[in-house]
Amino acid sequence: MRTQVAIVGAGPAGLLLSHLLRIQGIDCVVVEMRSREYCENRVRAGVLEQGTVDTLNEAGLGERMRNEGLVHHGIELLFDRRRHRIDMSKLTGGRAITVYGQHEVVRDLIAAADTHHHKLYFDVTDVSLHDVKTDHPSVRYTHDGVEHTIECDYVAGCDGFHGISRQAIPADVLRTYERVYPYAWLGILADAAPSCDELVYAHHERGFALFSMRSPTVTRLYLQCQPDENLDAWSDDRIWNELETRFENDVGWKPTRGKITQKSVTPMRSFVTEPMQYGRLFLAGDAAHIVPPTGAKGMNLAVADVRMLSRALAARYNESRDDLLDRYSADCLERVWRAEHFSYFMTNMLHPSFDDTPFVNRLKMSELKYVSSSEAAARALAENYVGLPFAPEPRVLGKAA
Ligand code: RFL
Ligand code: PHB
Repeated sequence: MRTQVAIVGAGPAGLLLSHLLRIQGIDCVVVEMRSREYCENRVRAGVLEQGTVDTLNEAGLGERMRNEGLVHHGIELLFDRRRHRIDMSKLTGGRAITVYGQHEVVRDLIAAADTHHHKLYFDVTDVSLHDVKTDHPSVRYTHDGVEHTIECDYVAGCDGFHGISRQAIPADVLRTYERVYPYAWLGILADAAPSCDELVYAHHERGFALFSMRSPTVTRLYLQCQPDENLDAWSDDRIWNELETRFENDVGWKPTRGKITQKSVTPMRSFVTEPMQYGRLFLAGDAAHIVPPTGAKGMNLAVADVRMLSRALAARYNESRDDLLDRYSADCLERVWRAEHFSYFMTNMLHPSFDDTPFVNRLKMSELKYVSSSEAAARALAENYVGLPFAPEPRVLGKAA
C-alpha cells in the first residue's frame, strides 16, 4: 500500500490529523492496535480549550459538541472550607472552556472517517517503523494474520505514551525530561446530576479532590490517592464519604451521590521528548509529552500539535515549502513547555504532599490565597487554563502572512 502520510494511533491526535490532512487533499492511512469499540469508549479527558473547540468547528466536526458540550465561563477553587470562583471569561476577554468527553470527540472523528471512507485500520499488531531517516520511510503491521507494508512520504507517531514511534528516534538524539509525582488520582464516573454548574478543584489536608461532569446526568469525580492504590479497598461508600470530607465547605455544598459506573487509578507524570521530529518521523500528542491532568491540557496539546503538523504538511504538498516542517518541533515545544509549567504549577498548588515539609504545604496555601484574591494572579491562571491563542496563521495555501 502507498500513501502520503502513515499515521500510527487512533487517539484524538491520529484521528484529527487524518481528518485535517484529508480536507487539504493529502492522502493518509491510520493504523491502531486497539478495537474500534475500545477507542470509542475509553473515558479520559473532559475539558476542551477554546482553541480546541475552534479547531474542531473549523474542521466541520463540531455539530454534536455544540449541541451537547457544556460551555463553562469559570472554575472554583475550594480550600479552608470556602469556595473561590475564578471568572475565566471576564479575565480573558471572553474565552471559555467546553466540557465534552474525549471519547465523544473520538466518536465524532471515527464517524467522520466512516462518512468520508478514510483508511483507518483497527486491531492491528506488530507495528514497526522503518527508514524514517530516508526519503522512503515505511510502516509495517499485521492485520487479520496478514503482514502489510505502508510505503509513505512521512510518518506521524500519534501512538500515545506507551507507543513504539518514539523508540524509532536514536537514543543519542532523543532527550527526555521527566517528573513523576508521589500521588495519583482515583477517578469515578457516577450516574448523578452535577450539583454545581462549574468544575471545583479542592485542596484539603487529606488530599486533593476534583468535581467535574460529562453531561447533565453524569458526574465525574477524582480523589488524590497513592500511586499504587488498591481499587478493591475503595467501596462506593468509602469513595463518597471521602469525597464529601474533602469538599467540606461553609455553605454545605456537596456532590450528589449516584451509581458509580466506572473506577480507575491514573498516575501523575510530566514528560517531554525533544526533538519531536527525526528525519521523516513526526511525533504528536502523548507520544511526545505527558502532563498531569490537573491543568486539563493533555488532549488540548495533542490537538495543537496536529493542527501545526497538518499545516506544515499542507505547506509541503501544496506549496513545496519545507520550512514549517523543519521547525515543527521547535514551534510545538513552545506551547508544550508552557502547558507543562502550568500543569506542574496547578498540580503542586492543589495537592498537599505528605512527603513535603510543613513549610512547602504552607507555600501551597499561600499560592491558593494569592490566585483567589489578586486579579493579576487569577488572570495568569485563567489565561493558561482556557488556553493560549494559536500563533497567527503561518503562510500556507498561497496566502501571504
Ligand atoms: P492516546 O489517546 O493515548 O492515543 C494513542 C493511540 O495509539 C494507540 N497505540 C498504537 N497503535 C498502533 N500501534 C501501536 N504500537 C500503538 N501503541 C499505542 C493507542 O491504542 C491509542 O489509541 O494519545 P493522543 O491521541 O496523543 O491523545 C492524548 C490524550 O488522550 C491525553 O493527553 C488526555 O486524555 C489527557 N487528559 C486530559 N487532557 C485534556 O486535555 N483535558 C482533560 O481534562 C484531561 N483529563 C486526561 C484527563 C487523561 C487522563 N488519563 C486517564 C490519563 C484525565 C485523565 C484521568
Ligand atoms: C475531567 O473532567 O475528566 C477533568 C476535568 C478537569 C481536569 C482533569 C480532568 O483538570
